[in-house]
Amino acid sequence: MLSQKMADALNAQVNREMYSAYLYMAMSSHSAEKGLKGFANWFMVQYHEEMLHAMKIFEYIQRQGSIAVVGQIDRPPAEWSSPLDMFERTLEHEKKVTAWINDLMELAIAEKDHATRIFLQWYVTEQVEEEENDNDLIAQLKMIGDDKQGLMLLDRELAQRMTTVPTDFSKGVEAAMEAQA
Ligand code: OFO
Repeated sequence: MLSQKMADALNAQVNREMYSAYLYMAMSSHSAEKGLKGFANWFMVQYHEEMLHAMKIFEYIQRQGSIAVVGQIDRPPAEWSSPLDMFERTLEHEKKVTAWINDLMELAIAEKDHATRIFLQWYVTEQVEEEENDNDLIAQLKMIGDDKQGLMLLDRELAQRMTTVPTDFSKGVEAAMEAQA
């Protein structure tokens, strides 16, 4: 059983994760338009990860007997000045997400909601990985600088990234994750 305050805060996070998915979809489209198919792939894989993040909370709210709200998703930007700009904006966004997850955790602790605290632990760990990935790519892009060949090599590398999270939630998110483990 969630308090109304906790349910509202979790629903707000579902919306933010959906916005993240939307943002990475936009970055994927922008990369494809620039001929960077590997970057486009990387961001589509990221889109799938964000959908999992959103749906996992959506399902948790329902399992706790509360109403999972389907709200309006803001329109993300559509243009970035360079691949480095895209990843710097991505890191900036992920830092905001980390702060939101920390706020949710603080609320769960304040409300002595141990089930939600344990549920959120997964997101705390996930955010470390999200920021680490972005930091690594920013460092590589800074090293590449204006070297077009270096950019093409990185694009080829990013084309290898595969979706490792479940994408079919018809039987439930937790069931899909267990089946894949
Ligand atoms: Fe859901 O971690 Fe990115 O936003």
